Amino acid sequence: MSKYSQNVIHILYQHQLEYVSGQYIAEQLNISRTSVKKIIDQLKNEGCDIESINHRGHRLITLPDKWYEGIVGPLIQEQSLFNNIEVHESINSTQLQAKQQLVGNKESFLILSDEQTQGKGRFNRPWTSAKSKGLWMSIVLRPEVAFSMITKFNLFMALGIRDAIQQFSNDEVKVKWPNDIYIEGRKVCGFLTEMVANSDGIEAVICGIGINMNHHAEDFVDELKHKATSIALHSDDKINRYQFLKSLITNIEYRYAQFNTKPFEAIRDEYIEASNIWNKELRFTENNIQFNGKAVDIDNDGFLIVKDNTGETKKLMSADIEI
Ligand code: BTX
Repeated sequence: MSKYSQNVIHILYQHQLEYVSGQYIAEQLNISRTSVKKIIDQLKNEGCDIESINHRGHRLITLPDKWYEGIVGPLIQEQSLFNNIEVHESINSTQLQAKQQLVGNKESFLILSDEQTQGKGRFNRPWTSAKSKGLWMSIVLRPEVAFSMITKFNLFMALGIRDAIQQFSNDEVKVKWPNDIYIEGRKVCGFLTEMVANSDGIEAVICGIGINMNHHAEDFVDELKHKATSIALHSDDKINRYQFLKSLITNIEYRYAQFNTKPFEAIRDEYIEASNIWNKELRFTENNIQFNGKAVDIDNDGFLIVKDNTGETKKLMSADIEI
């Protein structure tokens, strides 16, 4: 791919409703019109719907289900969270990649991939990350806090992700404490927070977020057909991945600022309201031990208070919950 193709797609995206002449693009990038034509042909081959009319120029009608750094970059620059972004067509796991890249620097960054071949959930469980269907990303942030704050970070992120999905879903979006987001009883998103810490505190948090955006029901593998959903399945239209990413980053930025300045107590009521675990019999797994019970509260530190079927009250920091 030409090194200018990201610049060309960026210019077309900026002028999305208008025709942009080859001459204008060539002048902006200081390249020849022939090079511009070649790049436009290449973008069309990748699936970009670009209308080209003699003497008028080129107009971007729709983008394929693919991340372009030339669009993600400027979109992300509007906020202050990340120094860098990295975009892949296919990668084993954005989370693995992020962990490899955070050593030896102090940068905050974001890694996106159209596809993951070895996406991972918690406890090394597989995370299905089909090409072009979802948002598979990892963010690396550098909060200056003690490592015990990692659980609190996860709670704030949950609301940021939930709010972004809610902006695109016609149906109610709920948090399933501590790591999932659900719509109508099905998982639309899983996320996890890992960290690198030393005796001074956290060096980096690595938050991996997997969101099913544009899956049709038949796109899910058999194991997930009755368990998973996508945002598009609860929306009138296909989700514009760039608009969604922008909303997600805005919401994460807002919650991250809150996390850095406020205790969990400040969002506790909101979190409880957003949760889908109340008033039902649940099956919990904590440290390989299973028990049935009901969730009764979340305390000021974000611990889940559970009453098991023997009447005993437990305080959980993390657990798997089957609804
Ligand atoms: P989790 O362990 O809570 O969820 C994993 C479980 O969710 C699997 O065992 C399976 O039952 C189900 N599952 C797998 N894929 C999907 C899917 N696409 N939609 C709905 N359910 C699914 C939650 O782990 C954390 C997942 C984080 C994924 C992100 S993607 C970007 C980053 N890179 C990476 O490798 N992981 C993170």
